[in-house]
Amino acid sequence: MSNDDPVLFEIRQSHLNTGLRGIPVGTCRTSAVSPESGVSYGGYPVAELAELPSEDVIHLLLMKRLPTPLEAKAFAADLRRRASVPPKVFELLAALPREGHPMEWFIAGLLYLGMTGKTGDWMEDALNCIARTSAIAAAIFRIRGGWGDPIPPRADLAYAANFAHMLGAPEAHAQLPELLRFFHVLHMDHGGGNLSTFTGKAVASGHADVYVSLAASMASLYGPLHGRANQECLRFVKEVGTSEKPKVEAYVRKLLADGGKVFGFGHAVLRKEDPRAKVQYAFGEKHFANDPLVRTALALREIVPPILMENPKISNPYPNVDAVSGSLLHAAGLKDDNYYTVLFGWSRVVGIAAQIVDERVHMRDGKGVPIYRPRYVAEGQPEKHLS
Ligand code: AMX
Repeated sequence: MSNDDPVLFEIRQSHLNTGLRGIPVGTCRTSAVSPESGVSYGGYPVAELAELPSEDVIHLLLMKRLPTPLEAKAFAADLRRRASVPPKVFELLAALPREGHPMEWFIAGLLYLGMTGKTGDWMEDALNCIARTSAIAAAIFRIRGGWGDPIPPRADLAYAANFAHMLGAPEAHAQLPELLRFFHVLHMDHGGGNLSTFTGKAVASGHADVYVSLAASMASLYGPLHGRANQECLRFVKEVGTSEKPKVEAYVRKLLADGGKVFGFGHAVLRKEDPRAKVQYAFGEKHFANDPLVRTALALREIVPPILMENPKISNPYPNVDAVSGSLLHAAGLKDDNYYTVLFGWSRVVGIAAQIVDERVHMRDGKGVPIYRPRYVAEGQPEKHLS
């Protein structure tokens, strides 16, 4: 380190055992999270990207630019070409215990794909893995959920529409493919330091392959404090159980008085309503205005922020990305919230894979980030001897 190397952060004793919170550890080439404007990918606000096909945004995160129309067509065709999975992976899924959480199934599926189809090239494996996770995620819904055998992809459908087709959800609403398209885009990436992304990059820093690294990142996403938030938010909306505003207000005030959390509100970084929530609320208002859960979520959007503002400790009283996503998925026919983290994982695999490629192939002028090795300070271990 040279003397003209600027100091970004001063580590103090009080920073220890805080989960690296706020401590800069690297640079991120895919996305940024601003307290005022929320997430952007490659500089584009995510709410604008939510209008694009998944394939264009996958291209943006991996190649660091949006494709031209010609490139977009070729890239979408390339992903479709890579999408087939060995049929035996479905036998593996069918043999897994139903008691296993869908995320445990997803992790098993990723590991199987890696055992059968890796090339050892970071970008190739990232592309293959992104192309193939749709079949795995859809098969988990079908096999574990008892919907029937996996449905093969179609050559004429775009990425997200194909996923909706492979899901074959028995109660699917006509808007499900469109909901899945922008859900996918909105959840693909979220800066470099969220737990699942950090885990995936850390595992890849030991030169484990893309599949194993993504499986590890999905293990991080599985936790209730991370990827299970949209499931928890839907459960909260169900508990509120009404969209009548005085009743919603009374429910929220009692919950807070009892020390509870208003799920779907607040954020560690953002200080405004999450633009990802805005996109989803607009969709809910347009297509599901009569759905009871969506109506409750819309009532909460109006009623909760002024109440949370009464507590000066709360840094952000506004809705976050999970405030309405579960209610929309439910309204569109995906009723079982146990599967929602798989949808989050299906999306987040894109950003994590892109960041793994960056750390392995681009950082430090192509040398890559070395194996992760933060320092831990020994505690409570005075020198001792056996005799
Ligand atoms: N309801 C009740 N209390 C809340 C609150 C909420 N929605 N949001 C924040 N607070 C409380 C915190 O618990 C904390 O209390 P404490 O000092 O007694 O521990 C205090 O306000 C200050 O918290 P903060 O600095 O505003 O937020 P944070 O960075 O510590 O936590 C978050 C952020 C998301 C965990 C928190 O807002 C929360 O628990 N929200 C509800 C759960 C939720 O919606 N989770 C989904 C997160 C979405 C996501 O990021 N994926």
